[in-house]
Amino acid sequence: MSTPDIQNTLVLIKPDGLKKSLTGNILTKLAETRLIIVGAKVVSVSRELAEQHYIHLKDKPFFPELLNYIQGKMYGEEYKRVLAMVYRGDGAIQKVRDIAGSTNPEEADSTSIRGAYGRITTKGVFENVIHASSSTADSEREIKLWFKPAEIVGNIYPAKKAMAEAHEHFVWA
Ligand code: DAT
Ligand code: MG
Repeated sequence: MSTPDIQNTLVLIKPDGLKKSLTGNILTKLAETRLIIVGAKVVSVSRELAEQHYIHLKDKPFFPELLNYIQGKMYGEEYKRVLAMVYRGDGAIQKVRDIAGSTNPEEADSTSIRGAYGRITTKGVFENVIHASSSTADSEREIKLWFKPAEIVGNIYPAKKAMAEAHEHFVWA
């Protein structure tokens, strides 16, 4: 048996996945991987976060629609959010990519998440339900973009202490 290659991967259930109530189905499918979840939160996606997440596609004609889509702009207030998670384990990146399926939902295997639940809109947006990191470099960049060290259980990447500058923030009333 080869030595395990422990990887971390960012998974997003995109706004269409939430709108279609697919969270349970997707988590069940991902559970087949036997990976562990080391971070999870609901995120309202800012323009800046959307742009940074998809920076590699900034010159594509579909980039503006892609930003609207990941921000959930077409689904109403309740669905302007994503469920962001970090899965960890042996070969995590490819295991999750396999279950997610091909980028184009019309080309994705019909038993994959994108094949079963995705669609292409009349505007040409790939509503493909889920994001999954595609390399170790991408997953590290994406996880550090979406999560703070304190939001991850375990030390998956080196972190350092920093002094917070005095700033206003919310506490429970
Ligand atoms: P993936 O999400 O499979 O990693 P990607 O990183 O190349 O694919 O692209 C990110 C997202 O951009 C993808 O999930 C859907 C959208 N997208 C990619 N290619 C597209 C295209 N040709 N037309 C419309 N949307 C596209
Ligand atoms: Mg990608």
